[in-house]
Amino acid sequence: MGSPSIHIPPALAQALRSARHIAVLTGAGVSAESGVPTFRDAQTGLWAKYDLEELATPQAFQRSPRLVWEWYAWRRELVAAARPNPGHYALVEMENRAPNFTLITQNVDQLHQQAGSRRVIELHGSLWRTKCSREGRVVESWPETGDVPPRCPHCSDLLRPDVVWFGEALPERELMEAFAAAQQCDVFIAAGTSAIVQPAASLPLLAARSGAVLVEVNPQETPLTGEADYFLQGPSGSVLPALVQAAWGV
Ligand code: BJW
Repeated sequence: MGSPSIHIPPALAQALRSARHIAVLTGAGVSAESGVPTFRDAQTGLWAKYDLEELATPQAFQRSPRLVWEWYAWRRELVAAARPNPGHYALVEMENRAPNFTLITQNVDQLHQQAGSRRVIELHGSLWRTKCSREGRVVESWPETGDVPPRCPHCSDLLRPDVVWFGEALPERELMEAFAAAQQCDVFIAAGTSAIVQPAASLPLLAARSGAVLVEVNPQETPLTGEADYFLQGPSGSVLPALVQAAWGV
């Protein structure tokens, strides 16, 4: 499964093997090798002229609901065509091996679930759920009236994707579970995240302060790199399988 060109220090392999609890935080980089663009890569094509802050905020939705809805519709199409990559599958393997395992993701694409991860804490929601912009209740279906965005079948207000935009609170239960895992784990792996968006970015630091071995997987350095015990520089689709191979020989 692993790539022989990636060196995993034996002490890290041992730390993973003997960990009672491993926690992993993933970001957009983990889906990059599935063809899903990351946020801080330049956007391409039709969407190149927009900043993230012009699309992923409640103010943007208030100002231009159609534009924001169409951006998410485009991303849903992109993700529908994507398949999990070896990084996603390595995390399924890790969940099977570790006595306790917590997978926390900032991704909204559900590729971890598609790969077979059984328990995924979705900090920023899901592209595949829609909710009422007034009441927040999740809506499964709505009448096809041609409205873009469509309207809530209960209150007729606009529907929106069930994701967390800048300035919005993260789901409380998910956030509490993520903080608890960061405090309790023995090894914390931050993979494919720029580690700048709060509060997710504070999880690796909390884990390190609570005594966990902190591992970062990323082709680029981030604000986290200086804090990490191990910085494994490279794409997660190669590095995560190499970690699993080094720790458990699979
Ligand atoms: C690879 C790779 C390969 C490439 N392999 N790696 C404290 C200080 C300062 C600011 C704040 C603060 N607290 C809150 C804020 C404000 C704000 C914030 O953090 N702003 C920062 C920009 C400074 N945070 C919020 O507003 C949050 N809300 C909040 O705190 O609310 C408080 C509140 C409480 C009570 C009531 C009300 C409010 C909400 C944040 C929501 C973020 N939402 C988004 C959109 C989600 C929906 C959607 O998908 O459209 O989440 S923004 C976007 O960023 C998305 C991501 O999940 C998130 C993180 O990005 P990620 O995953 O790290 O991706 P990238 O693109 O940044 O990085 C990719 C990385 O992959 C790079 O490092 C590459 O090198 C690497 N990579 N290829 C491995 N093959």
